[in-house]
Amino acid sequence: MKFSKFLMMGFLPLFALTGCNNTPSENKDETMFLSFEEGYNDLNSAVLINYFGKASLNTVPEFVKEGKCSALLQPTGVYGVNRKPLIYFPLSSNLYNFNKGDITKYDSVSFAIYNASDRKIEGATGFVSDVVSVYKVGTTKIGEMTLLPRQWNEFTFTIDHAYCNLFFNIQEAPGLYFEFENMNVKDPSFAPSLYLDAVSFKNAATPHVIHDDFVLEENEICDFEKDFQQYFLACNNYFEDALKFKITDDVDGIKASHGKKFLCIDVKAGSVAWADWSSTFLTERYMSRTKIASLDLEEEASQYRFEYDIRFVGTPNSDNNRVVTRFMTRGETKSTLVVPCIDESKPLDQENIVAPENEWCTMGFTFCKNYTFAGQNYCLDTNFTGVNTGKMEFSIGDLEYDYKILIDNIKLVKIA
Ligand SMILES: [Ca+2]
Repeated sequence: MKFSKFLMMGFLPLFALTGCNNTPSENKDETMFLSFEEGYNDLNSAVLINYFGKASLNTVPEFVKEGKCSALLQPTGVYGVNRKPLIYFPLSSNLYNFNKGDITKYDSVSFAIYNASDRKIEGATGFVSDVVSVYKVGTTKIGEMTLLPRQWNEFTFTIDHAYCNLFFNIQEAPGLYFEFENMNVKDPSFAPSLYLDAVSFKNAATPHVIHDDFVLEENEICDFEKDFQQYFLACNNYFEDALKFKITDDVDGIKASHGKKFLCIDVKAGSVAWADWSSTFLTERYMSRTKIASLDLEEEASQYRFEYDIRFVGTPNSDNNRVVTRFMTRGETKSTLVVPCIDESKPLDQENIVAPENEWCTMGFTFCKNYTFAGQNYCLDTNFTGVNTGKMEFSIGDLEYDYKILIDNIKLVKIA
């Protein structure tokens, strides 16, 4: 598996096995992660994502922070694609026989990057929280960096273990990543040269003990009451700032439908192309820890309704007061269900997918294997549940004017 992964990445650098075999001196205060002195191993396990470009071994002394070697990173990105080139280094490897993934043992991560270009470059670092495929990883950012030109830039980022613990098992962190701006170039020789060296962890005096804060109420999907829930919301916008969201306790005097807090999505007028559905979503990581992920769709799904409260603010009329709920499989390889928000107490026609103005309205649907609406067949595929549970989004197609959508109390309701 690992071997095929390397083949598919296509950028496996070739190294001369000479020169860089000094083992750096370890001390008890720090755990050296990437010294590149054994450059073949450190770089050979690296994974390049989002058109990263190239990673290779450097032995030019000017660009080495410690020892005799460093890594030359040449992030390219790709023109017109809004993704940042990312390289990550697995924190454990059976093939190379190391395991440094228990980050409860560390307080912080430190490293140095020499920016050999003539311009300032922005980047970020953190832990890979989920390896979805060879092309896609989940990330948990721990710090942002500005790389000043023609100098070494040194960084130390404290690890927030409670925060990281929400996103991955902190005793088995999959990897450490570095992400840079999309340079919009195709050839690594046109990319900036960034030299990475001396990536180490400061050892903790005693391991960090974290209890799991990710606890939901019975049948809760998201009631927006818990602080951690804010970290699992995001927007997918087809034009800039189409949607923005916040968790709040008051919008123009309107209070939550349940508890104190709720989600407010600000819709900004812009593209009106019906196909350009922008969305606000609960991430894959979040959904995979809700009850939906553990439902047996063959046996249990029909025993539950999926419900949420919704309220529209500032729409000129209620004709277009609607959102679509979309469930994705892990890695967004498959959209398993598209369900208009429906009041099932009314007949299935165009009218009742519309929420009334100026009041909270409960929308929902029953999970079932096959679901027909407006002549189209929607199917909640069993692929959605279990390890394949992906993100769930509220898609919004009407972007003709500025308005707000309030959502609260997303839950399962047992009906049988
Ligand atoms: Ca609430």
